[in-house]
Amino acid sequence: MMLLSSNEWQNQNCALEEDGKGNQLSSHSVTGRGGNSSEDDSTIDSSIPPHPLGIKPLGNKYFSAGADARMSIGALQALPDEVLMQLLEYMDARTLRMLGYACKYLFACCMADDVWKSVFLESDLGKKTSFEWRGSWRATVLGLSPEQTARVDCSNVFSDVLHRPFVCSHISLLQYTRNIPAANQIDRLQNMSYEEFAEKWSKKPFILTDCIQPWPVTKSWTLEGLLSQYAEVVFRAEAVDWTFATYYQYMRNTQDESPLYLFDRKFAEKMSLKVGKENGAAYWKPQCFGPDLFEHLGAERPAHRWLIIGPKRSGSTFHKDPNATSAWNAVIQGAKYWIMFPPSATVPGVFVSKDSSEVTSPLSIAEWLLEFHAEARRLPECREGICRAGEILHVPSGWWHLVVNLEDGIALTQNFVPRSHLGGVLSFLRDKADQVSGFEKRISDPYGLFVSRLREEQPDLLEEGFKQLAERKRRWETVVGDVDSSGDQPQKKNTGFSFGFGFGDEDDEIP
Ligand SMILES: O=C(O)CCC(=O)C(=O)O
Ligand SMILES: [Fe+2]
Repeated sequence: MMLLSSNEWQNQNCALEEDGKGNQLSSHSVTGRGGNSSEDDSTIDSSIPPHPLGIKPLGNKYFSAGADARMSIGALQALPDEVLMQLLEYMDARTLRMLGYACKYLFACCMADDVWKSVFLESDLGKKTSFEWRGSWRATVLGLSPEQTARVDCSNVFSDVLHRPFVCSHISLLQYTRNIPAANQIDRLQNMSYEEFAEKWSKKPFILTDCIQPWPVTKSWTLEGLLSQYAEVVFRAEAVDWTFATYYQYMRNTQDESPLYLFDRKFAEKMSLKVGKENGAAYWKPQCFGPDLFEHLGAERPAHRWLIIGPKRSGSTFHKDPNATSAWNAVIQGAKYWIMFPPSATVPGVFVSKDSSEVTSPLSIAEWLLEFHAEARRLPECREGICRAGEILHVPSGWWHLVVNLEDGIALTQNFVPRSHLGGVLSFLRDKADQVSGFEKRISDPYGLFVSRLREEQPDLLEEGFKQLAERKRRWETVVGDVDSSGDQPQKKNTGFSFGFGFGDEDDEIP
C-alpha cells in the first residue's frame, strides 16, 4: 500500500474531490480554495497533523492498493457514513463501545467523539455540575485514563465524514486573521466621547484601545484567578451547567471542533460582582455609548450582559444580536477575531430562514472559515479586526458577526439601545414580536411595555423614536413601491432574503 504523508493525503484528495463527491466541506478545502495564495496553501497544509488513528480522507482510497476497511461492515455498507454516524447517536455507551470492537471501520466510527458527546448529554453524568473531565467525551463517559484508551491503526479507513472534524479542529486560524486587507479593517481608536459616538459612530463597528483599562477586572481576572476564586460556582455553557472547576478542566484539554462556550448572563449575581460606577465595582459600562434606553425597563429589561469564557477556537457563529440591540464586547484575557457585515448584506454561507428569523443549518466556525472566508473577505461591506486584551469592540444594531477566540480567553459583553437605534428597536419589538427574545415569560407585550415606560419617563425621546420608525417605513415604501396600506406590518412583505436599499446606508434593512 502507498504510504502518504498527511500533506500528501490532502493534496491527493484535493484533486479527487473536484470530481464532485458532494460533501459540503470536503478535505479539498484543506488545501485551500480558489483565490488563496500559494503561501496560504502551504500554511493550511502544514497546520493539519496526521489523524491520530490514521484515518484518511475518502479520496485517498483511490491511491491505496491495500484493503478498504469499509468492505468489512457487511450490510451496513448500504448506508452512507453520514447516516451510519447518525444511527450511532441512538446507541448507549455499552452498545457503542462493543460495536466499536466489531471491525476497524466500526472502531473508527465508534471512536468519533461527537457521538460520545451525545451519549454524555443523555447520560446521568450529563446532568451533573461537577465531574472529572478526561480529555474526550468518550474517555469521560467510560471513565478511562489516556493509557486505557484503545488505539487501533485505522490507516485503511477512508472517510471524509470521519476525517473532516479532525481537520476542522486543527485548522490554523492565523491564515484567516493575518493580512486583513486595509479596506476591511475595523477602525481602531483610542477612545471617544458620547458626542462623537452619537454623531459619527453609532452605526459603525470600531475598537477602542484605551477605554476599559480602569476596570478592576482587567487587572484581577485571569483564568487561573477565576479558578481559585470561583471553582464551585456553576455557570451555563450552552446546554450544560458546570462548576467553573469542571469547565476549566474541559477548556484546557479539549479537541472539540466547536468547544462548549461558557456564556452566562447571571454571572454578576453568581460571582457577587458589583457592576456600575459604585465603590468596589468590578467594571462599568463605558461612557461613550451613552444612555441605554432599555434601562427604562428596569428589572423587566431583557437579558443584557454576559460573561464569556472559552478556549482557542471557540466562538460565535454568524448571527445578529437580539431585539435589534447594539452591543459592546470587551476582551479581558485572550484575543478575538471578528468578521462583520452590515444589516443589509448577504453573507456567503449564511442561510436565513424565510422570515429571516433564524440562520438555518449554521456551519461551524471552522467549516465557514474553510469554505467561505476567502469569498466573504472580497466583499466591499466586509469588516474584520482583532480585539485584544484590554480592548473593546462596538457591534452596531443589526450587524452580522462571526467571532473566534485566537487564545483561551475571558470577555464581558453588554447589549444596549442607543438613541440612534430607538426606531429600529421599536420596529423590531412591534413588527417581529415572534422573534423578540430574552424577556421573562411574564412580560407578554415587550413593545407595549417599552412604549409606556418611555412615554412616562422620556416622552420626547419616544416621539423621536416614532419619527425614526416613520422614516424607516417611508424609505421602505420608496424601494418597494407597494406596501400594505395599513402599514402596520411591513415585514410581511419580506421576500425572505436579506435585502439592501442600496443607498450605501449600512443601517438599513427590511423594517
Ligand atoms: O465573544 C464572542 O464570542 C462574541 C459574542 C457576541 O456575539 C457579542 O458580544 O455580540
Ligand atoms: Fe453577538
